[in-house]
Amino acid sequence: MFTQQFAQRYPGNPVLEPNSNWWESKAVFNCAVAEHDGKVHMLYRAVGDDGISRFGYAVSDDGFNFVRSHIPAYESPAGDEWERLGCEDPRITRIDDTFYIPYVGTSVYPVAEQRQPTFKIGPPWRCRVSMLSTTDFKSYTRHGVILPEFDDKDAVIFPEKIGGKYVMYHRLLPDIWISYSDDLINWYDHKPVMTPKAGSWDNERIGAGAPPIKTPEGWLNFYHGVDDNRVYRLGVFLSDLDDPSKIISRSKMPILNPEHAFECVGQVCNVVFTCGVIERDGQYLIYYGGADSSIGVATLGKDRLKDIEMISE
Ligand code: BMA
Repeated sequence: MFTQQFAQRYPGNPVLEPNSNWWESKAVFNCAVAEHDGKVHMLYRAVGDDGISRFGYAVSDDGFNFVRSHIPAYESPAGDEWERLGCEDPRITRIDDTFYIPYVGTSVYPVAEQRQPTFKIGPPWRCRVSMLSTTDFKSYTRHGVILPEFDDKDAVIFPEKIGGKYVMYHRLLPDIWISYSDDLINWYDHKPVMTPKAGSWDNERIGAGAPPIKTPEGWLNFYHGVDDNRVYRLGVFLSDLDDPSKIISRSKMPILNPEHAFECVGQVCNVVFTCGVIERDGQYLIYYGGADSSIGVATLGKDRLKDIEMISE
């Protein structure tokens, strides 16, 4: 079931693994990528001895062999009420000369502000979409929480204004939502646009993965879908170029399933999860976390997109 795959794994996977640095000793995964000055810049989620999630930085000429920094690129201020547990799952979108980086700030609710009356087990987790920006991947500006209203994840910003507005997809369980903005900081007109599909590989929850890529057929979105067994797979969907709240179609089958050891066994088993894709030499390079523990790359020829069986929404 759900076995069709189109993406080809890089034979040298994983391209990044935990190492002896205390802040990235447990896991490195779910990375954002951007091309700048001929290099591939990567911001990845790193978890260390203290269990806190931070962002590490790595850079590559060829997109496969990365040199990493020995210190975190960004860590949440200690005790920050929105990011007490750190920062997760960045995505990078270049607009003009600035790279905007929405990410998930994780925390726990103050006791007086419990998330839901139905929440019975464990701590009351809180997650919000926050944002950083940079022009050089050396220093970062912190913009704070940009979607204060919701427990929210998986935010991707479109690389250009559409109809005079900035546009973002994000995820309120279990759906993908859209929001609009005039300044990238204040977002409005939130509404759901795509929902899990019953009986499918993405029937339990879905979330945007890489920031949307413009193609003649529509905005190409690499996204993750989860099934009842909590298997995370990758697929693609297309949305309307002029009105991305209209989803055109989604892949009937996944384009990547967790199969290799580093994707099946780790902090969370059976997970492939992307936060970034770049286009190089006629193919998409899909960067993904495997089992919430290390990072792999898979490629998909642009000429193969037409062979993916899509189902209309
Ligand atoms: C999601 C996020 C990701 C993670 C995935 C699988 O909710 O937390 O960071 O990769 O679950 O555990």
